[in-house]
Amino acid sequence: MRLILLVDMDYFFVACEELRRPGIKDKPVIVGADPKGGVGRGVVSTCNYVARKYGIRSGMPISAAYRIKKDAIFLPVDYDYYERISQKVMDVVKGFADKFEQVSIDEAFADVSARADGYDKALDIAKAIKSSIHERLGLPCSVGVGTNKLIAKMACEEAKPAGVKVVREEDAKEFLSKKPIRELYGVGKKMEEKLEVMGYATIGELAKANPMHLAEKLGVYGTDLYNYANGKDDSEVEENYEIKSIGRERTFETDTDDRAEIAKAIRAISKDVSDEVAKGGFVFKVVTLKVRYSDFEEHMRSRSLSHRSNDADELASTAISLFDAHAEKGGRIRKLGVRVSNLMKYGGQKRISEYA
Ligand code: DCP
Ligand code: CA
Ligand code: CA
Repeated sequence: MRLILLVDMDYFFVACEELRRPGIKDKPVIVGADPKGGVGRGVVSTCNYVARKYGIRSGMPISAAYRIKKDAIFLPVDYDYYERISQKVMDVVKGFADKFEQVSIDEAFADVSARADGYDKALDIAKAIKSSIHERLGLPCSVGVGTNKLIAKMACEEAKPAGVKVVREEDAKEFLSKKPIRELYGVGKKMEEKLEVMGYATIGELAKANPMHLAEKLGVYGTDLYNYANGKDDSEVEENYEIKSIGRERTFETDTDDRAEIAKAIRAISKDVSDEVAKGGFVFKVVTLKVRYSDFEEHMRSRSLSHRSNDADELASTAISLFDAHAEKGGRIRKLGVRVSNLMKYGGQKRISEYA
Protein backbone atom coordinates (compact mmCIF):
# COMPACT_ATOMS: atom_id res chain seq x y z
CA MET A 1 0.00 0.00 0.00
CA ARG A 2 1.22 3.48 -0.85
CA LEU A 3 1.12 6.21 1.80
CA ILE A 4 1.37 9.76 0.57
CA LEU A 5 1.30 13.09 2.39
CA LEU A 6 0.48 16.49 0.98
CA VAL A 7 1.83 19.39 3.01
CA ASP A 8 0.31 22.79 2.23
CA MET A 9 1.14 26.00 4.08
CA ASP A 10 -1.76 27.97 5.55
CA TYR A 11 -2.45 31.46 4.08
CA PHE A 12 1.16 31.36 3.01
CA PHE A 13 2.13 34.86 1.79
CA VAL A 14 0.39 36.54 4.74
CA ALA A 15 1.82 33.99 7.22
CA CYS A 16 5.29 34.97 5.94
CA GLU A 17 4.46 38.65 6.48
CA GLU A 18 3.28 37.92 10.03
CA LEU A 19 6.73 36.50 10.79
CA ARG A 20 8.40 39.85 10.23
CA ARG A 21 5.50 42.03 11.41
CA PRO A 22 4.26 40.36 14.59
CA GLY A 23 1.82 43.21 15.29
CA ILE A 24 -0.51 42.31 12.43
CA LYS A 25 -1.39 38.80 13.52
CA ASP A 26 -4.94 39.33 14.74
CA LYS A 27 -5.92 41.88 12.11
CA PRO A 28 -7.33 41.32 8.64
CA VAL A 29 -4.29 41.25 6.33
CA ILE A 30 -4.25 41.11 2.54
CA VAL A 31 -1.21 40.57 0.30
CA GLY A 32 -1.69 41.65 -3.31
CA ALA A 33 -1.90 44.61 -5.65
CA ASP A 34 -1.99 48.18 -4.32
CA PRO A 35 -5.67 49.08 -3.66
CA LYS A 36 -4.95 52.80 -4.31
CA GLY A 37 -7.90 53.90 -2.23
CA GLY A 38 -10.29 51.64 -4.13
CA VAL A 39 -9.28 52.41 -7.73
CA GLY A 40 -6.27 50.05 -7.87
CA ARG A 41 -6.14 47.31 -10.49
CA GLY A 42 -4.88 43.78 -9.90
CA VAL A 43 -5.96 41.12 -7.46
CA VAL A 44 -5.68 39.70 -3.96
CA SER A 45 -2.84 37.13 -3.84
CA THR A 46 -3.99 35.84 -0.52
CA CYS A 47 -5.32 36.97 2.84
CA ASN A 48 -5.33 35.60 6.36
CA TYR A 49 -8.26 33.78 7.93
CA VAL A 50 -9.37 36.95 9.74
CA ALA A 51 -9.87 38.64 6.35
CA ARG A 52 -11.55 35.52 4.95
CA LYS A 53 -14.30 35.91 7.55
CA TYR A 54 -15.39 39.03 5.65
CA GLY A 55 -15.54 37.08 2.37
CA ILE A 56 -12.21 38.24 0.97
CA ARG A 57 -10.52 35.59 -1.22
CA SER A 58 -7.43 34.93 -3.40
CA GLY A 59 -7.94 36.11 -6.97
CA MET A 60 -10.60 38.69 -6.08
CA PRO A 61 -10.05 42.21 -7.52
CA ILE A 62 -8.15 44.24 -4.95
CA SER A 63 -10.74 47.03 -5.38
CA ALA A 64 -13.47 44.61 -4.27
CA ALA A 65 -11.45 43.63 -1.19
CA TYR A 66 -11.00 47.32 -0.41
CA ARG A 67 -14.74 47.89 -0.66
CA ILE A 68 -15.35 45.06 1.82
CA LYS A 69 -12.70 46.07 4.33
CA LYS A 70 -11.04 49.46 3.83
CA ASP A 71 -9.21 49.31 7.13
CA ALA A 72 -7.60 45.91 6.46
CA ILE A 73 -3.80 45.88 6.25
CA PHE A 74 -2.83 45.79 2.56
CA LEU A 75 0.73 44.61 1.79
CA PRO A 76 2.57 44.26 -1.55
CA VAL A 77 3.77 40.88 -2.85
CA ASP A 78 7.41 40.16 -1.92
CA TYR A 79 7.88 36.98 -3.90
CA ASP A 80 11.63 36.65 -3.26
CA TYR A 81 11.07 36.67 0.49
CA TYR A 82 8.33 34.02 0.28
CA GLU A 83 10.52 31.91 -1.99
CA ARG A 84 13.36 31.93 0.56
CA ILE A 85 10.99 30.75 3.29
CA SER A 86 9.50 28.19 0.90
CA GLN A 87 12.96 26.71 0.41
CA LYS A 88 13.29 26.18 4.17
CA VAL A 89 9.85 24.59 4.37
CA MET A 90 10.76 22.22 1.53
CA ASP A 91 13.98 21.23 3.27
CA VAL A 92 12.01 20.21 6.36
CA VAL A 93 9.50 18.13 4.37
CA LYS A 94 12.29 16.44 2.37
CA GLY A 95 13.77 15.18 5.62
CA PHE A 96 10.62 13.14 6.27
CA ALA A 97 10.12 11.78 2.74
CA ASP A 98 11.25 8.68 0.84
CA LYS A 99 10.23 10.51 -2.31
CA PHE A 100 9.60 14.23 -2.45
CA GLU A 101 7.86 16.42 -5.02
CA GLN A 102 7.35 20.15 -4.70
CA VAL A 103 4.15 21.23 -6.45
CA SER A 104 4.10 24.94 -5.86
CA ILE A 105 5.68 27.59 -3.68
CA ASP A 106 3.81 26.40 -0.58
CA GLU A 107 2.98 22.78 -1.27
CA ALA A 108 4.74 19.42 -1.59
CA PHE A 109 4.04 15.70 -1.70
CA ALA A 110 5.98 13.26 0.44
CA ASP A 111 5.78 9.53 -0.28
CA VAL A 112 6.39 7.80 3.07
CA SER A 113 5.46 4.23 2.04
CA ALA A 114 8.91 2.83 2.83
CA ARG A 115 9.09 4.28 6.34
CA ALA A 116 5.43 3.97 7.38
CA ASP A 117 3.90 0.53 7.83
CA GLY A 118 0.35 1.83 8.11
CA TYR A 119 -1.98 4.78 8.63
CA ASP A 120 -0.98 5.33 12.26
CA LYS A 121 2.69 5.72 11.41
CA ALA A 122 1.83 8.00 8.47
CA LEU A 123 -0.24 10.13 10.83
CA ASP A 124 2.72 10.36 13.22
CA ILE A 125 4.94 11.56 10.38
CA ALA A 126 2.33 14.12 9.32
CA LYS A 127 2.19 15.49 12.86
CA ALA A 128 5.99 15.53 13.11
CA ILE A 129 6.26 17.56 9.88
CA LYS A 130 3.66 20.00 11.13
CA SER A 131 5.41 20.55 14.45
CA SER A 132 8.88 20.76 12.86
CA ILE A 133 7.71 23.49 10.49
CA HIS A 134 6.09 25.27 13.39
CA GLU A 135 9.08 24.99 15.69
CA ARG A 136 11.79 25.78 13.16
CA LEU A 137 10.01 28.41 11.09
CA GLY A 138 7.05 29.57 13.16
CA LEU A 139 4.61 28.87 10.35
CA PRO A 140 1.30 26.98 10.26
CA CYS A 141 0.56 24.26 7.73
CA SER A 142 -1.93 21.48 7.10
CA VAL A 143 -1.25 17.91 6.05
CA GLY A 144 -3.42 15.41 4.19
CA VAL A 145 -2.68 11.68 4.21
CA GLY A 146 -3.96 9.15 1.69
CA THR A 147 -3.02 6.20 -0.48
CA ASN A 148 -2.55 8.42 -3.53
CA LYS A 149 -1.80 12.05 -4.40
CA LEU A 150 -5.40 12.94 -5.16
CA ILE A 151 -6.69 11.76 -1.78
CA ALA A 152 -3.77 13.33 0.10
CA LYS A 153 -4.47 16.66 -1.60
CA MET A 154 -8.18 16.59 -0.91
CA ALA A 155 -7.68 15.42 2.67
CA CYS A 156 -5.40 18.41 3.20
CA GLU A 157 -8.07 20.82 1.92
CA GLU A 158 -10.36 19.45 4.58
CA ALA A 159 -7.68 19.59 7.29
CA LYS A 160 -7.28 23.35 6.82
CA PRO A 161 -6.39 25.40 8.74
CA ALA A 162 -3.62 23.96 10.92
CA GLY A 163 -4.94 20.40 10.81
CA VAL A 164 -4.01 16.87 9.83
CA LYS A 165 -6.42 14.46 8.16
CA VAL A 166 -6.06 10.83 7.15
CA VAL A 167 -8.42 9.30 4.59
CA ARG A 168 -8.12 5.52 4.35
CA GLU A 169 -8.42 3.76 1.04
CA GLU A 170 -11.69 2.09 1.98
CA ASP A 171 -13.20 5.45 2.93
CA ALA A 172 -11.99 7.41 -0.09
CA LYS A 173 -15.08 7.12 -2.30
CA GLU A 174 -17.43 8.04 0.50
CA PHE A 175 -15.13 10.93 1.50
CA LEU A 176 -15.35 12.38 -2.01
CA SER A 177 -18.92 11.61 -2.95
CA LYS A 178 -20.89 14.45 -1.37
CA LYS A 179 -18.45 17.20 -2.32
CA PRO A 180 -19.34 19.56 -5.17
CA ILE A 181 -17.44 18.76 -8.39
CA ARG A 182 -15.56 22.07 -8.22
CA GLU A 183 -13.63 20.66 -5.27
CA LEU A 184 -12.31 17.75 -7.32
CA TYR A 185 -8.60 17.96 -8.06
CA GLY A 186 -8.15 19.23 -11.61
CA VAL A 187 -11.57 20.85 -11.98
CA GLY A 188 -11.30 24.57 -12.70
CA LYS A 189 -14.03 27.06 -13.36
CA LYS A 190 -14.57 26.19 -17.03
CA MET A 191 -14.64 22.44 -16.36
CA GLU A 192 -17.06 22.97 -13.49
CA GLU A 193 -19.46 24.75 -15.85
CA LYS A 194 -19.13 22.02 -18.49
CA LEU A 195 -19.78 19.27 -15.97
CA GLU A 196 -22.72 21.14 -14.51
CA VAL A 197 -24.31 21.47 -17.95
CA MET A 198 -23.80 17.72 -18.37
CA GLY A 199 -25.77 17.23 -15.16
CA TYR A 200 -23.04 16.44 -12.64
CA ALA A 201 -23.18 18.47 -9.43
CA THR A 202 -21.34 16.26 -6.96
CA ILE A 203 -18.22 14.12 -7.22
CA GLY A 204 -20.36 11.09 -6.37
CA GLU A 205 -22.55 11.71 -9.42
CA LEU A 206 -19.49 12.02 -11.64
CA ALA A 207 -18.14 8.76 -10.18
CA LYS A 208 -21.26 6.96 -11.43
CA ALA A 209 -21.09 8.45 -14.93
CA ASN A 210 -20.40 6.36 -18.00
CA PRO A 211 -16.64 6.75 -18.57
CA MET A 212 -17.04 6.32 -22.36
CA HIS A 213 -19.50 9.19 -22.38
CA LEU A 214 -17.11 11.41 -20.41
CA ALA A 215 -14.21 10.59 -22.73
CA GLU A 216 -16.40 11.40 -25.73
CA LYS A 217 -17.43 14.78 -24.33
CA LEU A 218 -14.20 15.83 -22.62
CA GLY A 219 -11.43 13.94 -24.40
CA VAL A 220 -8.66 12.22 -22.45
CA TYR A 221 -9.30 14.56 -19.57
CA GLY A 222 -12.71 12.93 -19.13
CA THR A 223 -11.07 9.61 -18.28
CA ASP A 224 -8.79 11.28 -15.72
CA LEU A 225 -11.74 12.99 -14.07
CA TYR A 226 -13.70 9.76 -13.95
CA ASN A 227 -10.80 8.07 -12.16
CA TYR A 228 -10.33 10.99 -9.76
CA ALA A 229 -14.05 11.02 -8.95
CA ASN A 230 -13.64 7.36 -7.99
CA GLY A 231 -10.67 8.17 -5.79
CA LYS A 232 -8.19 6.61 -8.22
CA ASP A 233 -4.87 8.20 -9.06
CA ASP A 234 -1.86 6.10 -10.07
CA SER A 235 0.58 8.96 -10.57
CA GLU A 236 3.80 8.66 -8.61
CA VAL A 237 5.41 11.21 -6.34
CA GLU A 238 8.09 12.33 -8.78
CA GLU A 239 11.33 13.75 -7.53
CA ASN A 240 11.63 17.24 -8.98
CA TYR A 241 13.39 17.41 -12.23
CA GLU A 242 17.04 18.35 -12.21
CA ILE A 243 16.96 20.45 -15.38
CA LYS A 244 17.77 23.91 -14.14
CA SER A 245 17.19 26.04 -17.20
CA ILE A 246 16.19 25.97 -20.86
CA GLY A 247 17.51 28.46 -23.41
CA ARG A 248 17.98 29.17 -27.12
CA GLU A 249 20.22 31.59 -28.99
CA ARG A 250 20.18 33.13 -32.42
CA THR A 251 22.93 34.89 -34.38
CA PHE A 252 21.88 37.54 -36.89
CA GLU A 253 23.05 37.17 -40.49
CA THR A 254 24.18 40.78 -40.30
CA ASP A 255 24.65 42.61 -37.02
CA THR A 256 21.71 44.89 -36.34
CA ASP A 257 20.42 47.73 -34.16
CA ASP A 258 16.92 47.71 -35.63
CA ARG A 259 14.49 47.45 -32.70
CA ALA A 260 11.76 45.84 -34.81
CA GLU A 261 14.09 43.16 -36.11
CA ILE A 262 15.43 42.54 -32.61
CA ALA A 263 11.92 42.24 -31.15
CA LYS A 264 10.97 39.83 -33.93
CA ALA A 265 14.01 37.67 -33.18
CA ILE A 266 13.23 37.67 -29.45
CA ARG A 267 9.69 36.55 -30.21
CA ALA A 268 10.91 33.68 -32.39
CA ILE A 269 13.46 32.51 -29.82
CA SER A 270 10.88 32.79 -27.04
CA LYS A 271 8.51 30.59 -29.01
CA ASP A 272 11.18 27.88 -29.33
CA VAL A 273 12.03 28.10 -25.64
CA SER A 274 8.42 27.93 -24.50
CA ASP A 275 7.76 24.94 -26.78
CA GLU A 276 10.66 23.17 -25.10
CA VAL A 277 9.35 24.17 -21.66
CA ALA A 278 5.88 22.83 -22.50
CA LYS A 279 7.32 19.58 -23.83
CA GLY A 280 8.98 18.95 -20.49
CA GLY A 281 5.78 19.85 -18.60
CA PHE A 282 7.49 22.76 -16.85
CA VAL A 283 6.65 26.23 -15.77
CA PHE A 284 9.34 28.87 -15.28
CA LYS A 285 9.76 31.88 -13.12
CA VAL A 286 12.96 33.64 -14.16
CA VAL A 287 13.58 35.08 -17.62
CA THR A 288 17.10 35.97 -18.76
CA LEU A 289 18.01 37.88 -21.89
CA LYS A 290 21.56 37.69 -23.23
CA VAL A 291 22.80 40.21 -25.74
CA ARG A 292 26.12 39.97 -27.56
CA TYR A 293 27.26 43.07 -29.40
CA SER A 294 29.42 43.34 -32.56
CA ASP A 295 32.43 44.00 -30.36
CA PHE A 296 31.69 40.72 -28.51
CA GLU A 297 30.78 42.51 -25.32
CA GLU A 298 28.04 40.49 -23.65
CA HIS A 299 25.22 41.67 -21.37
CA MET A 300 22.87 39.51 -19.36
CA ARG A 301 19.68 40.71 -17.69
CA SER A 302 17.15 38.73 -15.67
CA ARG A 303 13.71 39.32 -14.31
CA SER A 304 11.67 37.20 -11.94
CA LEU A 305 7.97 36.93 -12.75
CA SER A 306 5.48 37.21 -9.89
CA HIS A 307 4.17 33.74 -10.76
CA ARG A 308 5.23 30.70 -12.76
CA SER A 309 4.33 30.61 -16.42
CA ASN A 310 4.82 28.63 -19.63
CA ASP A 311 3.36 31.23 -21.93
CA ALA A 312 5.30 32.17 -25.10
CA ASP A 313 3.83 35.68 -25.31
CA GLU A 314 4.59 36.43 -21.70
CA LEU A 315 8.13 35.16 -22.17
CA ALA A 316 8.61 37.30 -25.30
CA SER A 317 7.18 40.46 -23.78
CA THR A 318 9.32 40.04 -20.65
CA ALA A 319 12.47 39.51 -22.74
CA ILE A 320 11.63 42.48 -24.96
CA SER A 321 11.03 44.73 -21.98
CA LEU A 322 14.37 43.56 -20.55
CA PHE A 323 15.94 44.60 -23.82
CA ASP A 324 14.25 48.01 -23.77
CA ALA A 325 15.12 48.64 -20.14
CA HIS A 326 18.78 47.84 -20.64
CA ALA A 327 19.56 48.94 -24.17
CA GLU A 328 21.74 51.68 -22.69
CA LYS A 329 24.91 50.48 -24.37
CA GLY A 330 23.50 50.85 -27.85
CA GLY A 331 25.39 49.54 -30.84
CA ARG A 332 24.83 46.70 -33.24
CA ILE A 333 23.88 43.29 -31.98
CA ARG A 334 25.38 40.08 -33.17
CA LYS A 335 23.60 37.46 -31.11
CA LEU A 336 20.57 37.17 -28.80
CA GLY A 337 19.70 34.52 -26.25
CA VAL A 338 16.58 33.89 -24.15
CA ARG A 339 16.76 31.54 -21.20
CA VAL A 340 14.24 30.52 -18.53
CA SER A 341 15.14 29.12 -15.15
CA ASN A 342 13.70 28.28 -11.76
CA LEU A 343 11.77 25.53 -13.50
CA MET A 344 9.16 23.41 -11.88
CA LYS A 345 7.07 20.48 -13.09
CA TYR A 346 3.46 21.56 -13.01
CA GLY A 347 2.20 18.03 -12.46
CA GLY A 348 0.02 16.18 -14.94
CA GLN A 349 -3.17 16.69 -13.06
CA LYS A 350 -3.61 20.40 -13.14
CA ARG A 351 -3.83 22.13 -16.45
CA ILE A 352 -1.58 25.10 -16.72
CA SER A 353 -4.38 27.66 -16.72
CA GLU A 354 -5.27 26.50 -13.25
CA TYR A 355 -1.81 26.57 -11.82
CA ALA A 356 -1.29 29.32 -9.26
N1 DCP B 1 -1.55 32.78 -4.67
C1 DCP B 1 -1.68 33.85 -5.54
N2 DCP B 1 -2.82 34.00 -6.30
C2 DCP B 1 -3.83 33.09 -6.21
C3 DCP B 1 -3.71 31.99 -5.34
C4 DCP B 1 -2.54 31.87 -4.58
O1 DCP B 1 -0.77 34.68 -5.62
N3 DCP B 1 -4.94 33.25 -6.95
C5 DCP B 1 -0.33 32.68 -3.83
C6 DCP B 1 -0.58 33.30 -2.48
C7 DCP B 1 -0.76 32.13 -1.56
C8 DCP B 1 0.09 31.06 -2.21
O2 DCP B 1 0.03 31.32 -3.62
O3 DCP B 1 -0.35 32.42 -0.23
C9 DCP B 1 -0.39 29.66 -1.93
O4 DCP B 1 -1.69 29.50 -2.44
P1 DCP B 1 -2.76 28.60 -1.74
O5 DCP B 1 -3.83 28.33 -2.74
O6 DCP B 1 -2.11 27.43 -1.10
O7 DCP B 1 -3.44 29.54 -0.63
P2 DCP B 1 -2.94 30.04 0.78
O8 DCP B 1 -1.70 29.34 1.22
O9 DCP B 1 -2.84 31.52 0.75
O10 DCP B 1 -4.15 29.69 1.72
P3 DCP B 1 -4.64 28.26 2.26
O11 DCP B 1 -4.49 28.35 3.76
O12 DCP B 1 -6.06 28.17 1.85
O13 DCP B 1 -3.77 27.22 1.65
CA1 CA C 1 -1.57 27.11 1.07
CA1 CA D 1 -0.99 25.64 -2.11
